[in-house]
Amino acid sequence: MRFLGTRAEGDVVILGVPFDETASYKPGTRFAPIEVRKVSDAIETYSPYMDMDIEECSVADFGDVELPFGNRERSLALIEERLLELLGMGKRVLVIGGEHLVSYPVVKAHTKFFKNLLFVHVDAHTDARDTYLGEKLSHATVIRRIYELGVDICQIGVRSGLKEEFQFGKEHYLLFHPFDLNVLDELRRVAWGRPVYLSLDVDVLDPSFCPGVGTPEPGGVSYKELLTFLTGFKGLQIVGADMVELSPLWDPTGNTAVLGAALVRELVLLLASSL
Ligand SMILES: [Mn+2]
Repeated sequence: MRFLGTRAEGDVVILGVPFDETASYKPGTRFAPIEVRKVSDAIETYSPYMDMDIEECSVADFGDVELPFGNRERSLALIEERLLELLGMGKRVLVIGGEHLVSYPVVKAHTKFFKNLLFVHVDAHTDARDTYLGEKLSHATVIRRIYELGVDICQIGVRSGLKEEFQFGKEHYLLFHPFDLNVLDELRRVAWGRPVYLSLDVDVLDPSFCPGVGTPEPGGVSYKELLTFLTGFKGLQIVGADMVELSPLWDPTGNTAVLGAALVRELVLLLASSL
């Protein structure tokens, strides 16, 4: 399955956002969209997990957002503008990051189109600091900024962060479930009947499955556990999604990029199943 250039038009759009300006540990997530596309030929269009085939869905790859590197505010504004344009055309968008901060302008655009949006955050990291090294806009603060947009948050799988961030999650999120993904029943109950945005930071996976990430964190879930979780979303109203923090060049085997392409397939199919 080759993402780029397969179709000019589609109701579900793949959009690369190669932004990694605030990466605090290992930079390189800007290479995820291009590397994932390169290996996408290795992935079948049919997902036996979802029992759906991309060939039978209305999916198109719209390439990358062009960004002025070095200008954080302008980059975030351009990402939001592009999303507003696509959502205005009635598209459902799967964003390939980029670092996690890209979720902020993307979700902000979604809040203009979907009332009562539920933000499901799957990650090894809490990412809920108020500031990081004095900065309000960082991959380490993105969930706090999204919380401030007034959306309800479900944070799942986290295993690293400040004590205050764990406390913040317990007190302020609709659902806070650290360490694993065994929360499907409860998640489906709170998400039922409302628009859901899914933000998937691939470092929720154990580094042994997914070593190509900017901030690896031991003790993560397996790929199979993640698949079980994602297929459990079927039937919910998924209106948008992103896959962030994949940093393929840190994995010389190339397997992380292939994993990214496989996840893109499942996420695209989730969006298509919600149309
Ligand atoms: Mn993370």
